[in-house]
Amino acid sequence: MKRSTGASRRRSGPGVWAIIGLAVLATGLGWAAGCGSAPEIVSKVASGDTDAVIAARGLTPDDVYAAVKTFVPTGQKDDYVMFSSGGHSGQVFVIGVPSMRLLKVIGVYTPEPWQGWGYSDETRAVLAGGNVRGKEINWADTHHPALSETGGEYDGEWLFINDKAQARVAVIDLRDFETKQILNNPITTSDHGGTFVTPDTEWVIEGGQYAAPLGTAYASIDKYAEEYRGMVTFWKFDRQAGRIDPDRSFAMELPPYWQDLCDAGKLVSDGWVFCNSFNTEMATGGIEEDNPPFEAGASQRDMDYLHVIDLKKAEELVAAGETVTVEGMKMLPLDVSAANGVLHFVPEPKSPHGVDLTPNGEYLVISGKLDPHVTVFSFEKIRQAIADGAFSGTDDYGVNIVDFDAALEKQIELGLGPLHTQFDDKGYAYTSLFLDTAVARWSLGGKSAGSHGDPDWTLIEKIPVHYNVGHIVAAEGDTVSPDGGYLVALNKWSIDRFLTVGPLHPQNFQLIDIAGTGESMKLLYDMPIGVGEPHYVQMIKADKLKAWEIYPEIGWNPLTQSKDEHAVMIGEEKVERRGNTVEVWMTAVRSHFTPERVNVRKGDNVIWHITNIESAKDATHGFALPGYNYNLSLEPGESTTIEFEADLGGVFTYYCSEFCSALHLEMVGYFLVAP
Ligand code: CUK
Ligand code: CUA
Repeated sequence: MKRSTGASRRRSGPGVWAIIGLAVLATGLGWAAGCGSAPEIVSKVASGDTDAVIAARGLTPDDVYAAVKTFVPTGQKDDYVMFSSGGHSGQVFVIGVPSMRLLKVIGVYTPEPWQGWGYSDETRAVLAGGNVRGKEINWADTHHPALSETGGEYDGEWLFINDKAQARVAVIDLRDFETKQILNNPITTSDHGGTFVTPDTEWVIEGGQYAAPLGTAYASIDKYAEEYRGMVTFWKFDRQAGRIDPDRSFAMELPPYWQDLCDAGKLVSDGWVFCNSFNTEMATGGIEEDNPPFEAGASQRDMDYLHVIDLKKAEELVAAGETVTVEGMKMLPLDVSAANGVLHFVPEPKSPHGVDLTPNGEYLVISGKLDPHVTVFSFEKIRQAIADGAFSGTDDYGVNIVDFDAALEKQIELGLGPLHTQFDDKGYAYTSLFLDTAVARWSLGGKSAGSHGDPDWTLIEKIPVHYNVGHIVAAEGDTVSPDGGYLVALNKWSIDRFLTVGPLHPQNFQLIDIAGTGESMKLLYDMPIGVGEPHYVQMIKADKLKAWEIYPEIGWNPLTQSKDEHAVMIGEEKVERRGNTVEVWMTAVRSHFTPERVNVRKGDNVIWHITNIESAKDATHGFALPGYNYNLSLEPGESTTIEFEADLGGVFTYYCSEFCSALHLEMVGYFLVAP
């Protein structure tokens, strides 16, 4: 095989070409029956066809390295799985790394027809949990997915995600990758600092965003300082039940600053929660009345306030009944929090956005959108300053402000528009730079110094990304033990990057190799994603996920994760009439529904139980009932019940909407609605 000099100088040496040869060989062997014999394939590689392909496609050695590094041959599996916010789609995307292949779209806040999400009674009931004061909402602005943790490590069991637009949180069970619960926060109208979990997932944190009167109250904007409030909510997660328990959850009333992102303490800072804020100016807009516009009014001060919350103390006060109730939610009043030292502020520069704890829980990295530095606070120093009463004053609401210099560990100049920070296994931090459109790698110092051998708290290098980068994610990069290896930049829009598909450009996930030390970050892969706008993503080791391939028992109800009381077993199929109610017990199996005819009269109440009685992995059946807006996805073993009024007269064919077998088209029945 010919070698280009460029390739032979690569850090990875001749391995690249050897691997390519092997990959082509392996693929060739797989195809051997249809595409010529193995010896022919070997001779093709040996004769330099690979080089010819590389030359014809104009690939550089870096391209070839990236291709080999990310290529996952057919049948092989990815090392990591990313759970990405689906942005406005209200869904969650599941993506393999390093292949960047989309594995699944999980329906969360919005209907997803293939999975029958929102097209069965049970899934509609979950979606209805997110209704706002009874009003159906059929979109979301999902921002931050959070994997459940045990001891600060992802445990692969649960996933949570917020909806900024309507202040909602959702719970997804990673046994079947289905949403189980959606809750609407009753005391606020928008959120942002969520979802984040405490190290053992006792609490799912939902911080607010835009201050408003609490609950459903109205107050004129002239009464902003008196009547508008921010908040953070601690949702109690009951792992046994697999649900958030609203009765054991509580909120904290906060000043009407706009709380932004939060992070939970871990290890040394376990039991504390940190949320930053902006608009401590309490700008209320009104450019039409000659007020400064929000973007100027909310950016006048050099410092806003990092909210430092003693969660353990808050829990004690809640247990002691120091709460008020707003719209059914327990809430710790602001004056109680301030007086009892539950809440402290630390000044943070300048238009803060991200707050991220280092893996050891000792340092907080704050990114100010208008400050070229990241600001690193020491948790130990903050706690000492609180203990010593080293305050520089109080805010208008009586909250003590920790002296900035007393809390500060370091400020590191990285570049323009720093937003979000992740970590690796070597003691490096990575920060997205929105205005620079780059990712900065910098070395942690102090108690976080790693094995990188670089001087403490130093910018090491930057890699340009395309285009404006928001969040970044590294492998397990916000846990107590990040993996390193891969980082993905979540870029907004992708000007000039892909084929033009109209004026709304795809988002762009860029996979970056961070396995090396020093100046060695390499761009590996561009993944345009035509659904937006994903904000945050988490990346978990694939082998931590223990998802079911089929449901554990025939007759399974995914909502209760147990056998359904109405499950229909083989031989139990029947149609019964009681007055105006017709009850159907049906089974689905390749390739028929039993019964195949259901006769009702217009206006009857129909109760229809359907069980997929198969236990083969590839035996999902759909159940489409046209006109009645039902489309069920019945995974092997799954059972569900629908109930409706037969208000459309005529003859309808219910059919299987999943190509399940050679006789799938025959998997059909007649639903006859007589006048
Ligand atoms: S946010 Cu979107 S780029 Cu909601 Cu975490 Cu920063
Ligand atoms: Cu069952 Cu198609």
